Amino acid sequence: MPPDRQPNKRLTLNNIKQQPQEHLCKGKVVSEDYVEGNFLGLPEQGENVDIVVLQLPYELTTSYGQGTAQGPAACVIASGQVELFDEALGQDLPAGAKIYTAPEWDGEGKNLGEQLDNIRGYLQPWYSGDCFPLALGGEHGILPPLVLAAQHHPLVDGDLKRLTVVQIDAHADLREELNGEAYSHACAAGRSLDLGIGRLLQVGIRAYSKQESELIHSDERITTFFARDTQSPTHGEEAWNQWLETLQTLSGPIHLTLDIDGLDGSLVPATGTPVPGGLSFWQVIETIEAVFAAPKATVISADVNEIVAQEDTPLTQFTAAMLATKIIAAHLKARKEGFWSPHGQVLGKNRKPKETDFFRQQMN
Ligand SMILES: [Mn+2]
Repeated sequence: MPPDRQPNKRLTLNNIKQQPQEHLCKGKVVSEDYVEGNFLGLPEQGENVDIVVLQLPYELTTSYGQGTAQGPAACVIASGQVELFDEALGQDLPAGAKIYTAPEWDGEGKNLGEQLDNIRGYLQPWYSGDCFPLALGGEHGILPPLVLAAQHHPLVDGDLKRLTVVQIDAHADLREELNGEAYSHACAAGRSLDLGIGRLLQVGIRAYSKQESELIHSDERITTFFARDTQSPTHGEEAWNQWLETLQTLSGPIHLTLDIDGLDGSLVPATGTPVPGGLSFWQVIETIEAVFAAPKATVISADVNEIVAQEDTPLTQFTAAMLATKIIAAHLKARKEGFWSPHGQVLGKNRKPKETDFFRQQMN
């Protein structure tokens, strides 16, 4: 990184805790072109943007604090150290695109249902089809509101059966409930299926229950590549190539959800539940590149979640920042090669948006 892009005043995690949230959103210029509080320090404002980075400091109110609420801000800070040059794109970011970092979701909501509805409300304006939304989380419980917001994308057009979710994760997240909570992070993929998504592809999975295993093998919407196979010393390469080939067969709109615990725990030790035996950094890069390059599919949105700020080194949040940057570069490459074009606001006949108090109704 050229020295002139280094922020001359770095925020520490203690600073994050002490400072009012708006400090992290307003983007204070600390050197000529580096904007503090913006992803990659880029200066873009929120008009006619090509990519929006959304921050969801969400942590389920009833669970023990694991630090995911501070993850998005820590990831944005760590992004200041990510190189702007992407090898596959062959250009420096932003590569002529407008990449805007939106102010964080305000965290408001008196109860879980209201919080999830508010997250959906925060996301939804960015699904008109003109720009690419990338959300940073927060617990994986953000997935159902992301899916509900995605139904407003013109390619989904109110019919979630059209949507495929590609999930990188250590956990299947297919539980009926965890500690009595059906909207726990451990249920995020299951609730997305309940919302009506057409297909779920999972990779990195290595921690799951018997009930989840049975669902994986009985629900034909679910395709799971287990870490036991893709990371196997004897047949891992074969399983890995099958995963990449499967991605190439996808069609229609896709949401990519990247739980960073899908990576091997050594790469993301601060995430809520680091698990050994996970994907390598390059396997996640290959997955991102492959899903964006699938010839009949369009990745309409993505999230990187379960980011927790590591205090001794920035490894966890830096890994998340590098992968979020890779998603941005892969999206721009897809645009460049004609796999993505703005779709504009189209109100089609299938578009019947669900109620804005959907989650509150579910929990009554
Ligand atoms: Mn997860």
